[in-house]
Formats: sequence, C-alpha cells, structure tokens
Amino acid sequence: AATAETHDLVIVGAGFAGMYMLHRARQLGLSARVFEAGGGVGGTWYWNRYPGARCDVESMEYSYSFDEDLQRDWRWTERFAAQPEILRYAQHVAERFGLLDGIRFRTRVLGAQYDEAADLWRVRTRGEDGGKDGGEERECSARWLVMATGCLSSANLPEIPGRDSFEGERFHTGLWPHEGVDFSGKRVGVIGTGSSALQSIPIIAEQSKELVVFQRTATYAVPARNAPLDPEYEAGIKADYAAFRARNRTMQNAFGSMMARNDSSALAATPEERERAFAERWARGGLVFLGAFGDLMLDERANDYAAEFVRSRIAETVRDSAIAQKLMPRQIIGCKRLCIDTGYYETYNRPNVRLVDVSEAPIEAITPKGVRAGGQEYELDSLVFATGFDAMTGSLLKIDIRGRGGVSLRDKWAAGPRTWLGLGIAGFPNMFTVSGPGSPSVLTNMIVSIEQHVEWISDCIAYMRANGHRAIEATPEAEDGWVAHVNAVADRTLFPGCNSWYLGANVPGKPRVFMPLIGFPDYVAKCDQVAARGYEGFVFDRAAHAATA
Ligand code: NA7
Repeated sequence: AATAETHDLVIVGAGFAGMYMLHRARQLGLSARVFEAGGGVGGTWYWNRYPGARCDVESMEYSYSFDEDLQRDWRWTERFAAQPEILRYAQHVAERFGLLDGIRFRTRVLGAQYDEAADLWRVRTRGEDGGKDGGEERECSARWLVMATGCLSSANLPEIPGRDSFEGERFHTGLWPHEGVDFSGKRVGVIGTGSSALQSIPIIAEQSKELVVFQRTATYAVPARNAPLDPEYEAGIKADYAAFRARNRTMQNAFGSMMARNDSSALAATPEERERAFAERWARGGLVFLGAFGDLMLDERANDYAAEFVRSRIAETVRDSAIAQKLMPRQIIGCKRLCIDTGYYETYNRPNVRLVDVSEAPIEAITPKGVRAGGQEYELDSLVFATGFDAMTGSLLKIDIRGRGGVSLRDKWAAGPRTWLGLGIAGFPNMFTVSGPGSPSVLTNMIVSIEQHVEWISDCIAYMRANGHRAIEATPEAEDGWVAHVNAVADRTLFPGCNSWYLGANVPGKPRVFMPLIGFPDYVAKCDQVAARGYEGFVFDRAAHAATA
C-alpha cells in the first residue's frame, strides 16, 4: 500500500554524491530523503568488493574537500586506497555528519513521474528482498529530484550463449559477495581485461589452482607504485590542503597537480627527451603518465610514442614472448581509461595462468562445465565476469523516469543521452543529475566533480527558494547546443577512436555517443557563468508562464 510522504528533495543513491547532496540540503534547511538499494553507504565502493579493488586516483585527492576538519582528521594508509578503506571513509562521513537517518537503505527507486499540476515528483520505491520492507512498494513526493545514481554502477553481464547454464559459481566484479570468495584449489575463468580484471587477476592467480583469462581487447596499464602513504607527503599536503585542492581543480581532469601535464608536443621532442619524460612518469606511477606531453590525446603519432613505451615494458616483463605479444594493446593509449597495474603483467609468468585471446572470434559459449572459445572448452569451477558497466546512463535508465507529458527518459535518450551541462534535462523539470552524461565526471577525479555538481545544484535550489520559483527546466535549445559542444570537444581528440565505455561501445545495442565532456576547468567556468546570468539556458516556472500567456 502506498504511504504518502512528502519531502523537499528526494535523492537517489547514497554514494559520495548522494551523501554530500543530503548534507547540503540539510544545511539549506530542506527536508530530504535518500533512497539507496544497497545496505549501506558508499555506492560504487559498497558494491565493488572484488579482490584488489582500489581507486586509481591518489587517496590524498580522492576524498571530500568541503570540510576542513574532515580532511585534516582523516588518515589514509596507502598512496592508492583500497576499497575497504574507502568504504570505511564513506561510513565515517555518514556518521560524522549524521546522515544515516536521512537514508532509507535496501530500497530501490522503480520510477519517478513529474506531476505538472503540483510541480512535484512522485517517486515509487520498493524494498529490496531480504530487507525489512522487502517487496513493499511505496510512493513519496518531492519538489526536487536529484539522481546521484553513479556512473559505473549498472553491471554489464554480456549475453554470451549459454551464459546461465554454467554449473559452477558465477560472479560479477561489480556485485561481489560481501563475505568474499575463496578460490583456493579452484579452476577460475575471468572474462574481461579492464581495470576490475587487472586489479583482481594477480590475487585470483595466487589463490586459485588454475586461472584462464579471456581477453577481447588487450589493455594498457601503468604501474601504480602503491605504497604506504608517506607521512611527510601527507603532512606537506595537509599544511595547506585548500591550496592543494585548488591546484587540482585547475587540472584538465581535476587531479594530478603534483605532476602536472607537460604541455609541450611529443612530436617536437627528441627521442631521448621522450624516453626521459615517459620513464619519469612511469617511475612515479599512476595516471599522470599520460601527462608526459600535451598532445598525447590529440595526435596519433604522439600517442603511439607513449603506446610503444608501454608495449616495450610489457615485452620486458612477460617472459613468454608469444604471450607478451598477445598482451600488447594496439589501439590508442588512453582512449579507454588507462589501468593502474599492481602486478598484472607479471602474473602471466606464473605457470597456473593462461591467456585466451578472443579478439578475433567472440567466446563461443558458456557451457555447464566452463567456457568454449576458439573451438576449445576450458573447464572451470568459477567464472568471474569482469565485464564492466552500462556506464553513465545505465542506472538512470533502469528507473522509469517520466517528465512533462509523461515522456519517458528512455524514449528521450533512445539515440543517446542529451543534457544541459550534464545537470538538467529538457522536459524533466526540477530533476538534476550528479555527474550526468555531458559533464566531465568519469574523466575526472569523481569526488571533485561530485562536489562541484552538488554545490551548483544546492545553490540553484537556494536561488529558486529566494526568488519564489517552483520549477526549473533546461531549454531544448541549450541542450542541443550542449550535446553539439560535448561532441565537438571530443572530436578534436583521439577519444572517439576506440570501443570504450565512454562511447557506450561495450554494451551491444547502446547508442554510440561520447558521453563525458573533456576538460574540467572550462566546464566549471561555464557552470558558474550560467548561474551568474540567472541560470541561462534554463527556464523557471514554465507551466505558470504557459497558463498566463
Ligand atoms: P571495463 O573497463 O569496461 O572492462 C570490461 C572488460 O570486459 C573489457 O576488457 C571488455 O572487453 C570485456 N568484455 C565485455 N564484454 C565482453 C564479452 N562479451 N566478451 C569478452 N569480453 C568482454 O570495466 P571495468 O569494470 O574493468 O572498469 C570500469 C571502470 O571502473 C574503469 O575504467 C575504471 O575507471 C574503474 P572490450 O575492451 O570491450 O573489448
């Protein structure tokens, strides 16, 4: 039975975006309710519990900056934080700011419909099975709806023939059992060689009797050089954390100011200069590798210098040259998100690890006993899908969202996502997306992007309240212009040149549109300008205008 409940604001998701949105809403004196399908806070970090799960942005950067005491008090143990520590951090934040009582856990949002007469969102939820309201459906209303649903949270389980016939245990990295998995003595298969696979493979290889990796596209990885966090480095940053954060916000990807991008051209450099520049960043570790030159993502020849550098390292690391050849990626480096390596390539020197190349022909079938590829059957006890996510749009479109006139977001986005600034959508008043498609989000340090969005949204809501507005909605013109802009920016780079999840290419049938905007600082300037001009590209109280016109 539906129980009437009304809030100023409904927030979907209790990851880093939803938690901060709740905190800001309360600071504005708004009543807000968060719905979260999981049993705790943390979002992506709640679900991705696969062995080796770790952030690829340094811990001193991958954390909230909104509270000086929080960022001074919290102490990370490693240069790159592992999932359990990030989850503890999320829990700490929730407790520290008293957020837990605003969140309804184990509750999935099924649908949201905009009620034009009342200027309210009607949100339908269902208690997850096993939770205390398991199966129960409810409705609640809110003026504003904030989708803090995450960019990498809708698991992609490819429809390989026979997929569900497998008789062993089956896992997806993004939906990992909370109690963990013991692979000892088992024959394990891993499908996929993206970040999740690369992080888990070295650990699974150590545990298992036998590991077979099914690789469709070889992956570039740079060393993480993870280590216990150096207390001096930490103290140096904490001495003026605000300045460190400010410097990072001026970076194209909102992180990495400790080794900022060198803007000169790889083509203008001598071979020795190039080698030195790559080697220096290789030695430092982490994603700053691609900042060695300014044109690595602009010019294919420049890019290939970086790619060749990594291929040479693979050749040095992997003893069997036939395997090394198979592991060497040929596509543009950086076009798919670069992985950070914690022992991945070395793993192929182990006698219990096999690499099966499925680039030429797809996996033929999953059978009750294992996986068939290249005419051969690999018998397995456990099968791990490290096959990624229906990124950026997946979790939004799982929910039946209907705007003005009952138009569904699924229909509106049938040919690809369309937004104004990645924040607002024409036809969907008072709904905001945090790190939505069309914003830099997944190309940046997500927490920095999240903070910028949440602050922009809460300022906008405060502005509406101060000016007596009931509704705000992006105009179709602003949206058209923005979609064209996001594409034009991407088209000036090498990013559209490979089958990445940025393009939706990993999910069969998904429209191919480059979803994130490249360039954080310009984006922030644009958002600030839009707000300063009274929310340019948005219209307030459109229904009221129409009625009096
Ligand atoms: P990714 O990066 O999307 O990787 C998924 C992997 O799974 C990738 O190697 C895919 O190959 C592979 N894949 C997907 N479907 C299939 C099928 N049907 N057959 C064989 N192989 C398949 O996901 P991750 O979880 O590793 O990482 C996501 C992001 O999280 C990452 O970028 C970081 O930002 C954190 P493909 O390359 O498509 O040929």
